[in-house]
Amino acid sequence: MKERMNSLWTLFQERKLSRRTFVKSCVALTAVLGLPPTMLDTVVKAAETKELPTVVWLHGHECTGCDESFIRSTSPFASDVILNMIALEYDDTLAAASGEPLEHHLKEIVANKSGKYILAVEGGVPLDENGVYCSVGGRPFVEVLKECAAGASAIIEYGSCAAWGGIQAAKPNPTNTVSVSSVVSGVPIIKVPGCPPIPEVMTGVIMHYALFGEIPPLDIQGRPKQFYGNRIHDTCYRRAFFDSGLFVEKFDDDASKAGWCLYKVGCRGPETYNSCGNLRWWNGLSYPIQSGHGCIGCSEKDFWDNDNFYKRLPDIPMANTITNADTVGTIAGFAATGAVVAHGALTLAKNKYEDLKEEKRLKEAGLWNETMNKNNHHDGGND
Ligand code: FSX
Ligand code: SF4
Ligand code: F3S
Repeated sequence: MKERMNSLWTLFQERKLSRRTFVKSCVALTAVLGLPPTMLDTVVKAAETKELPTVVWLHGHECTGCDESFIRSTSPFASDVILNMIALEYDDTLAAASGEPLEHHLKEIVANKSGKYILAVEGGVPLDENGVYCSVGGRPFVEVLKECAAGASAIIEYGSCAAWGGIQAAKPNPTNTVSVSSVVSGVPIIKVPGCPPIPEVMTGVIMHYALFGEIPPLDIQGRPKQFYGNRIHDTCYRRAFFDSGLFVEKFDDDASKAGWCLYKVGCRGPETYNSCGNLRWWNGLSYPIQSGHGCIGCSEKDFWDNDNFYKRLPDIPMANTITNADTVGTIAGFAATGAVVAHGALTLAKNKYEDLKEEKRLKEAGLWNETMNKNNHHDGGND
């Protein structure tokens, strides 16, 4: 594989690509990184001056779906990331080389580039029987992982297996599989969960590090905020149906065909943090909910131990506080049969929701006082 490269701009120049093409690429990168357009200058500057990073990519206990996802990234194309924007020195599933020469190369990189490479890891880490349940190059994966982690400048846990343990850690977890961060520490660790993660999130995280030389801002669980700051429920295009109490009761009913909310058939969108609602999959084509199936929470810890993916989550509050999914469902049922009173009830629910949102906004801005409570809340049912 290649020697370490210079900056992204140097690469463009070497390939005789125009400045215009370079800036256009930076615009695309700014969007992928979840940065506002005002940050374009910063991205251009970083792309001109930052050394592109060396990456070592390991696979543990997993299905390789994360690699499959990564190579389908369209913005930027994974091929661009691999060939142009990083020096991918080791990846046992994507490398052309294999066997002893490849393992020897890994040893050299770890020895010669200590402190200067990013370690990307897919898969959980089985610990029982000295880790023998997952071996790479004839050695337990846990050993390889610890060696590579010792010289890494940062570690990216790609996928729910690396981040949380994954399917193989499902009860009773016969191999005692754990997350990567359960066995290594001492360097910044970024969790990029999802089974698998969204391709553009995978490339976005690595490009953030490539351009800025630091890990992106993380939430309390160690996930990049720009991609895991919202629940699926917050950006779901079916949310208006949830708020109006219009639910699918079972798959293939008329509500399902009409595309109503999947909450009652088990959707985990209200407690799952990921970017599927914004970015979607296959170059923005679709995501599970758009395909008619509820979110199973694949980016959340222990999602694999949910006893039943089709059982409704308990007690998710409706947007308004005067009702719950059952009673709103009843109101919606009346609405469907044309009962006039339902319109008033739904309007009241909507008004209450708007009021509470406004109250929250004013409180956050420090502009709220209790006299507003009386004035702000609607007390009637009709508009
Ligand atoms: Fe796990 Fe990734 Fe799920 Fe599979 O590498 S996150 S089982 S899609 O492949 O680790
Ligand atoms: Fe969308 Fe699921 Fe929330 Fe319904 S419960 S709005 S389908 S995320
Ligand atoms: Fe996973 Fe839910 Fe997205 S199941 S792919 S987090 S919609």
